[in-house]
Amino acid sequence: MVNSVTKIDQIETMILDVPTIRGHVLSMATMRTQTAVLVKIRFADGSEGIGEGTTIGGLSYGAESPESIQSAIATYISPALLGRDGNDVNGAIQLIGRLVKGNRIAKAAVEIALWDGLGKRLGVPVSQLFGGAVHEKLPVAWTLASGNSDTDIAEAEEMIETRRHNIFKLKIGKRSVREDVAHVARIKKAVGDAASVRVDVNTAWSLQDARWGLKGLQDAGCELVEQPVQARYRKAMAELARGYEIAVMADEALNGPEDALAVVAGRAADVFAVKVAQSGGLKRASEVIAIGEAAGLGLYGGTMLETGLGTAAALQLFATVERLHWGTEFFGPLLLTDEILAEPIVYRDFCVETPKGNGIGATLDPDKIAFFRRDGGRTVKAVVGE
Ligand code: MUC
Ligand code: MG
Repeated sequence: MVNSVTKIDQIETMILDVPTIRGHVLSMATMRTQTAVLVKIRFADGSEGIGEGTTIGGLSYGAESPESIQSAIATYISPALLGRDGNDVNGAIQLIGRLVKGNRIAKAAVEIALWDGLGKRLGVPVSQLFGGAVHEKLPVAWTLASGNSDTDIAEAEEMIETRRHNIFKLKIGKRSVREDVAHVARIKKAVGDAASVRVDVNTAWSLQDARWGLKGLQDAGCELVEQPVQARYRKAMAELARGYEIAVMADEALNGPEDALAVVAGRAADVFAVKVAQSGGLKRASEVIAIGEAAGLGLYGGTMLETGLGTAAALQLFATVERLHWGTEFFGPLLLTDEILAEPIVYRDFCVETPKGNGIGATLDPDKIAFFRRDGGRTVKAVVGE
């Protein structure tokens, strides 16, 4: 029965293009702009919910692009949800699960907006809808990806000095394995015991590359390697996880709970990078977390470099998780030249703090939204590999 008071009246989507503070060099693309898809849901009682669905590097990271996320929401998800009871979040997740295959980031964006609206109407943070926060702050990594070792070292030293980050993820996989290992070793030597150094290969290596790579990285004091080979190569991931002490983390291999189960069954990782967007929403991400916990794996809060909005949503869920052995990388807003929230997320003492306030705890800054909206008339350069 539709509750006329909380009926879903309107679902609006918009694309924002926000420049990054420096080029972010990944194995598959160089980002100079981050593109976020925002969702705003209006309910019949006048309440609102906001959500975000964001990917990395256009279509170079995964199967969804910002434009496909927006079109999946506008063309297929919204019409199915309009007129439904906004409080029935599980009903909405299940209906969209039946009507729309894949498109996890689009589903996540809408689901976040539904949880946000529900939390605001109930006067509680979304973490409470997931049983309550057990952490007020979480350790937060920074990604060194300027493309230059000296710049990365200077950046790392400044982050340690200002107590902003002491966990660094290095993006590698674009150069040769030998060059990458030398780059990582230089950075680890420079930061020493003051920081944890990890790498993300974003699937760039063959199994043979990865054997050499893991051996070298391990000797250099690197603690973890994220998604060294393609997502579907679970046997290769299992060999690498078994063969080296360095932890192997699954990222691109984890698209929701079904993948989580397959990775566990194939012993294809030591750690899960759990991403809300890639999992298909907060609920599915909580299921991925539960599978990782049940299998005794390490957990890490992963990001798609969302703005403060998506970051706030992720913090609501991860604040409820008992143990995040490897911390989080919820630094997305810090990579952008501008803050789009009225109240920025707080980063201090090597941690990110869970925002206070009801719903996901984020309010948009209307002037920034108006400025960065793609349909606001500014010209945008498409993301291409460099
Ligand atoms: C990824 O693959 O993990 C997360 C942090 C970052 O710098 O890029 C991402 C994507
Ligand atoms: Mg990754």
